[in-house]
Amino acid sequence: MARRAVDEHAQYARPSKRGSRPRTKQRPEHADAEVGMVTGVDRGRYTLVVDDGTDRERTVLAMKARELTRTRVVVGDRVDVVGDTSGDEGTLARIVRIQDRSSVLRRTADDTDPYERIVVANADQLVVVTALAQPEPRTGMIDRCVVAAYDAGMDVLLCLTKADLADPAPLRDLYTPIGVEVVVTRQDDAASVEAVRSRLAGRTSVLVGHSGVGKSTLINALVPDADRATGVVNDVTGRGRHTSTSAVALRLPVGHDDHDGWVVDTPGVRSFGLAHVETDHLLQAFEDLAEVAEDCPRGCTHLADAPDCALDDWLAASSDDERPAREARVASFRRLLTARHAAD
Ligand SMILES: Nc1nc2c(ncn2[C@@H]2O[C@H](COP(=O)(O)OP(=O)(O)OP(=O)(O)O)[C@@H](O)[C@H]2O)c(=O)[nH]1
Ligand SMILES: [Mg+2]
Ligand SMILES: [Zn+2]
Repeated sequence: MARRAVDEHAQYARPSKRGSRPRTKQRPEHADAEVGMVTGVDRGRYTLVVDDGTDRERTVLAMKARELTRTRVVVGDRVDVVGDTSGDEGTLARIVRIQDRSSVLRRTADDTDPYERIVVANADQLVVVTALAQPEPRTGMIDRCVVAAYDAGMDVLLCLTKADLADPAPLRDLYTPIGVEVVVTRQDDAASVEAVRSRLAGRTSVLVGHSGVGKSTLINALVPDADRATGVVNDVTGRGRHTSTSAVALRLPVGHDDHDGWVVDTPGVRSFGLAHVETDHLLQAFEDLAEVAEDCPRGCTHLADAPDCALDDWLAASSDDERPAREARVASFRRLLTARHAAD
């Protein structure tokens, strides 16, 4: 395994190692560091929003200090920054420390790129953006995004776009039993955009999905000065053109009774690899099933063909009233378990 992947995991599993390093070990100049949030990354240059509490927040361009050369800094990271943090034209500040992350959304890329990537840090909600048509929805992709979110301890919102092109009902029915909230949008319907906004208020949400599903279109509707480029979907292949090329965090404007929040636009992905997700971790997202599975044999895969899986006993023991809901829960869990290994 690549060194970087190992390092990233170690950092997540034991955040205290880097995060709570005694202050005395820091160079004195770092004591007066300011805190910024990374909103964009472009070829070694980090765009930060710095808020010192007294002044208006400002946008600062920064690079990593040499001691962080091997450390990944991603959109959503809170960092300590020193040097010229005025944000004036031509200035470049220095990131000297990454603060502990409250969440890490990761994906294993594809066959040509086996490394584990951190998509975004400190987000609390994953918005799985799926077009109802153009490109055609793929449940495997949605399932894997749901698994990734559960694994990261994030909430999930399924956003079905392009409702002018197809009926959302079948997909909605598929995700209700898993407890995934669903919102349906169409470009020419402002009310549907407001429905999304109300679910993003006060949170940090990251939009993820195939290219061309309308992530940037939605961001532009939510954030008036976002000015994200959008691209048409190819008529023949039904695929997007990978218009967005890097993740960008944007502040959501405050509505009349809303808190603000952050939304992160990300580049379209072909797949959302989950090689890093463990069965037990996924099971924790299904509290009711986790309790049942405590009676499973050691090493149980919990899949349909697993011998003596307690989930099957639980189904068999249910009353006629209980059965449909239980079956839907177990089926959803098993579908997600299987989804970890499918490529899309
Ligand atoms: N018919 C229809 N088209 C839409 C809707 N929303 C977005 N589109 C179109 O879908 C195309 C792709 O939109 P983008 O916002 O660029 O998609 P994206 O998900 O950001 O794509 P990448 O940046 O490549 O990942 C554009 O031509 C949009 O105009 C909708 O509700 N209905
Ligand atoms: Mg885009
Ligand atoms: Zn089991």
